[in-house]
Amino acid sequence: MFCYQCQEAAGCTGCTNSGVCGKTPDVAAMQDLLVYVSRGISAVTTHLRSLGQEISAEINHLITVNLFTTITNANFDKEMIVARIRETLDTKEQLLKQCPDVSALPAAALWNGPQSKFPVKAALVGVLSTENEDIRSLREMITYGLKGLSAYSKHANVLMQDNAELDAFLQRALAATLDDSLTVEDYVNLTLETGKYGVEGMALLDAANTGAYGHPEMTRVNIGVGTRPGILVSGHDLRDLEMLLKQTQGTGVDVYTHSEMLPAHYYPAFKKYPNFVGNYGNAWWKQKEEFESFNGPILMTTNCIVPPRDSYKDRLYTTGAAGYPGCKHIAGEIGEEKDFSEIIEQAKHCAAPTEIEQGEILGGFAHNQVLALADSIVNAVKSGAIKKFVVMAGCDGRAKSRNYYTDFAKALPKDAVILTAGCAKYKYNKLDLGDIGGIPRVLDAGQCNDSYSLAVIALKLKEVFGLDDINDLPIVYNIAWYEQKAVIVLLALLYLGVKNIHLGPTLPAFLSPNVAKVLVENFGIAGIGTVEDDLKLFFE
Ligand code: FS2
Ligand code: SF4
Repeated sequence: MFCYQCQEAAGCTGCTNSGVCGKTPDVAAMQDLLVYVSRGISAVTTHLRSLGQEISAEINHLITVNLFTTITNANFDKEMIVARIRETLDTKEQLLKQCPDVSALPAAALWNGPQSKFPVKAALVGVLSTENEDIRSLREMITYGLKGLSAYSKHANVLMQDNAELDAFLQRALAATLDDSLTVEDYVNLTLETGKYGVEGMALLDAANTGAYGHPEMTRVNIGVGTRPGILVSGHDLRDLEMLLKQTQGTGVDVYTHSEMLPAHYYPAFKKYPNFVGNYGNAWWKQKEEFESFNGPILMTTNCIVPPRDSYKDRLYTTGAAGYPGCKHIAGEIGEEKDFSEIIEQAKHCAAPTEIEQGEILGGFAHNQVLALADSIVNAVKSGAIKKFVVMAGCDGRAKSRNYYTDFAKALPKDAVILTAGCAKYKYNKLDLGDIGGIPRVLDAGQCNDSYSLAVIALKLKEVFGLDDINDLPIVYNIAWYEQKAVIVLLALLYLGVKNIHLGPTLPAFLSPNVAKVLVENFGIAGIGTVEDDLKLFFE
């Protein structure tokens, strides 16, 4: 196997024996093949669109869920991945029948075979099948951005929001990663175009979430526990949470959020459920201890799954694109009501969660809430009470080097405000960093996709201050990344013209030296140093 799609790639180069994430070589192979057949079907849909044919929403969803399935820590279940390969090949055969001439299509568009041939084929089509390391780097960066975009699209799709233009781009770009006639320059341009659609994808999801559940508002979230048994919901899918909240009414079972589901508490629509108790635990990587002490069932709606201990494996459920062998998967397609009764029934026989923390955390500072506070924020900037905003959005992870972000947050000048989104926040959202004239020094917009809110806020501030360039704002970017949703957030920021983003704790292994040079020279992308050096860099 060879995989270098996340920040934990072994040795900062790539996982070859098995994944640091727990992905085994046979699962890695099937994920490679799923990406390959998704590229193939995308070449066919792109060809059919060029002939004026429409592609159905079902086929668009098939492709986005395929990519989502291959995101780091989303799905470890080989059988589920194999079934998706089969379904994709069968769907593609039907589409090929509609093509008058297939001679110009790439090999991936025409390949098919029985399951017995999958391992052999997978070994030929992985990351290393592109020999030129710069082309490989760009193809993979685009693919990873598209994986992140697929996740965001899927979350919008389950709220019955689609953007056919976005799907057409996603498939065109995916097909372009098969095209040997494209140059480095072509792929650099396609990378930026991916960022453009990243902005659109996040805007689509923002509109879907706020349309369904209202605008996030300033909210204090309980991090303690109640006395009744509970179900812990992790991942990013708000629609799953909504269905579970409805189905648990009157059952005596409480519902808690975990990790990236925390921001659900900020939405008005979820506040009406009396059994929606609070948030339990921290970022994804601490789940082994926290799922153990939660005592009740856990529902993973997306990544990030850590291979579970046997002690709670029978309490771990997956749904949507998530999967883990031996854990029960709750079925349900887009638009269908899922049946969570088995989870609720199990919860009734479990002990209440063991308390691991007490208190509250504050969040809900997505664009609508921040713009409602715009006057006081603008005044604080004008008076000098706020000197700088530091965007520290992104991901958390288990690497010790990520303690940098806690230390950095603690050491920030007292007139600096952190803007955050994603699970990166757990590195500092329980520190008491205080406020500036009533404005909290950590403004949490929400999930990683709510980085869109941070861009909306920046663009609004640019307008208020009458600036021509977003980079003239008193905002610096010190972003932590882990998996592929952070890649689409990064490409979106680059597309919006944001320069000098610092990315850590290490730069992506998938950047070849030449591609890294392009990012450094054109966008000022840099890694992180010591807290002391970086504070000097940002604040002097
Ligand atoms: Fe954190 Fe994992 Fe949000 Fe990522 S819970 S690293 O999926 O997308 O962020
Ligand atoms: Fe390694 Fe990350 Fe790939 Fe897992 S997703 S195999 S940790 S590079």
